[in-house]
Amino acid sequence: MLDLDYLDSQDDTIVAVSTPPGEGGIGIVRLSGSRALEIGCSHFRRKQDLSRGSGLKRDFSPAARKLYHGYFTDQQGEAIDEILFSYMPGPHSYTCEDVVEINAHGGILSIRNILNALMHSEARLAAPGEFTRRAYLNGRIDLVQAESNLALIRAKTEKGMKAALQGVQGKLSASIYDLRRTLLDISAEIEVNVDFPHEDVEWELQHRGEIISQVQVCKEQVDRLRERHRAGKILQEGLKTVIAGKPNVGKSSLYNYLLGENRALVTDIPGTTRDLLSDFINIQGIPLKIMDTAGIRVDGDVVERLGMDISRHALEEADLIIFILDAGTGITEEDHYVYRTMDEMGEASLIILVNKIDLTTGMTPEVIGQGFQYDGLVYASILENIGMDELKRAIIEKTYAGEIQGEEGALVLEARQGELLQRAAALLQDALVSLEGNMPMDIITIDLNQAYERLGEIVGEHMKGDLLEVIFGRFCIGK
Ligand SMILES: Nc1nc2c(ncn2[C@@H]2O[C@H](COP(=O)(O)OP(=O)(O)OP(=O)(O)O)[C@@H](O)[C@H]2O)c(=O)[nH]1
Ligand SMILES: [Mg+2]
Repeated sequence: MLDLDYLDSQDDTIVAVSTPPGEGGIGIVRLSGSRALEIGCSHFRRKQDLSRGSGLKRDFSPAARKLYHGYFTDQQGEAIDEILFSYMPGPHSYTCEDVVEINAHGGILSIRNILNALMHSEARLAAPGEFTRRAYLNGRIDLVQAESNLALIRAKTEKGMKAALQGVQGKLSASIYDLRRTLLDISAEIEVNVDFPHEDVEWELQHRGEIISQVQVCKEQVDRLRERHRAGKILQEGLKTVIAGKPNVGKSSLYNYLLGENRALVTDIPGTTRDLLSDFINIQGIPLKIMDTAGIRVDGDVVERLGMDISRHALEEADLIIFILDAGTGITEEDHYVYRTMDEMGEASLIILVNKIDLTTGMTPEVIGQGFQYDGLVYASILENIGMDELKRAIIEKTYAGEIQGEEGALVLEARQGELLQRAAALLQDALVSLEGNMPMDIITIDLNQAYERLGEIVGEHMKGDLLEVIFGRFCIGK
């Protein structure tokens, strides 16, 4: 179900520079569409032809997937750059259409001139992601695979890249298709029996029981995929890790330690940090978006209070909070105040780091356990580099990051996919409630069909043009 404007522009032959802007060893310009070969060839001259001075004569018809050495020429037949020319006929190309790739020297000017010449020959400049969008619209890949392409480009770690590649290869899509098939089977079974009702009450009960267990299995599978979205989100966006605590406990010291450089100011004056600092680090392949915050306390001057508001906001978004206590001061009312502030926020995992154990060691786990609940507890002295490996281990173990470590296989990387999974899970839950509440069977199929459709949207069935516009608009030009 695509709007027509969208289909119209599908007929254009598009062109874009596929390598990043700026100087490079090579620059690639890519053409795709029914006129790609004709337009591409009209600007190509083989080396021997040019040296023989064969003017504008063109009888070049390239074989598929072969590289030809020669020159790119402008409208007047003037050579612009020395290039390698290749032709990939559809449907065996990235877009399923005829594709021509021009490998030029990566100069900014030569690439721009090549692009301009091709646009002069009526190739249209491609919109962001339009090559991949065509691959999707032409049925070569589904939407999950298209989105995984983008995730692959944007991956921050090796693990992120591997997960995205699994998506490109269709592993996630395969589980979605399996689920849809099962839901279809269940609906079909219900419908057959609605059309031919049985008088037998015993049979009805047993039939309902079977349907319940089949829907339960589907629901469990959807829930498992949702778990994998939490892990996938970490790989995509980084585990949002907020370092929190009352002033002067060593938050900025930890931030600097993890970053490996002195980015944040560290002083013995409480209230040193006012702004939020954040950066990406990588712990055993897990990307962390790590944030140093202003110490939270009841009073403080105007600037400090503004800083604390930012800290609270960061806490709301956190996947993981490293709550630092100070072994030097022991547990104080201020620590309880920070804890209460955090407690009101989301569902982040909480690791307590008892810092400055070089000063005293009076804070036993029992004492801490009386005041606070936590997922992990680590004793450390950032100053003396004690406990830092334990902290890293705790970060991996006490968060969803642990799941990424343990399992191979496709992860759900996109928020869009996660949201649709959540809606499918809710619909399956509704179906289960109705089934157990002895509601009529045909009502149950409504929920099942809806869940089937939400899963379909994940792989991109029945997508509207404007929604695709948004999805592919996030891609870079030339992809
Ligand atoms: N003895 C000792 N001192 C430490 C340790 N870690 C940090 N400090 C000191 O504690 C003081 C405060 O450190 P910061 O890292 O600035 O603390 P903070 O939590 O960022 O403080 P605010 O930004 O004011 O909230 C500094 O003088 C650090 O050198 C430690 O393990 N042992
Ligand atoms: Mg600080």
